Amino acid sequence: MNNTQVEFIFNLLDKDKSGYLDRDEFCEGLIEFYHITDDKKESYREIFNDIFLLADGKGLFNSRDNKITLREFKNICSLLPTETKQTDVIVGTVAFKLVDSNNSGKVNKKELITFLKKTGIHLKKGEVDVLMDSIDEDGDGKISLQEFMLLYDL
Ligand SMILES: [Ca+2]
Ligand SMILES: [Ca+2]
Ligand SMILES: [Ca+2]
Repeated sequence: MNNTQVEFIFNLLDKDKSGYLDRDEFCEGLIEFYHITDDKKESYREIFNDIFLLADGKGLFNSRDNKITLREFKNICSLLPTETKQTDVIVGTVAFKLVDSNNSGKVNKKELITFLKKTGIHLKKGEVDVLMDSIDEDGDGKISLQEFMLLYDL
């Protein structure tokens, strides 16, 4: 996606033309943009909401303000996979890359804890282990993209 396309989508989502995307514009706009069917809306709403939280306030100049600026939106778009047309893979990959902060291609326990905190979930140490075990299907101690997507039921 080039800059013009990214700006086009941003303006499309920015319904009230405020220059930033609030949570509803972002989540509901993307559900519309990707033509998500009714039975899948809840799953996607959840993952878009998490992407919103992860992308908000990532940059040095953008504090966490519950708004997605064009700059933050460009950061999200730069994570889009180039080869797939499947919405679940596209959306899952963006969220996964935001969670995988050291870009290792897997989410470790530390990254999982940071992710949970950012999305407002505070678990005790033992609870994190239980969650990790339940997600980690192949038992390598890390979460792959496939394992991550099962979390959202995409
Ligand atoms: Ca707006
Ligand atoms: Ca990682
Ligand atoms: Ca694993």
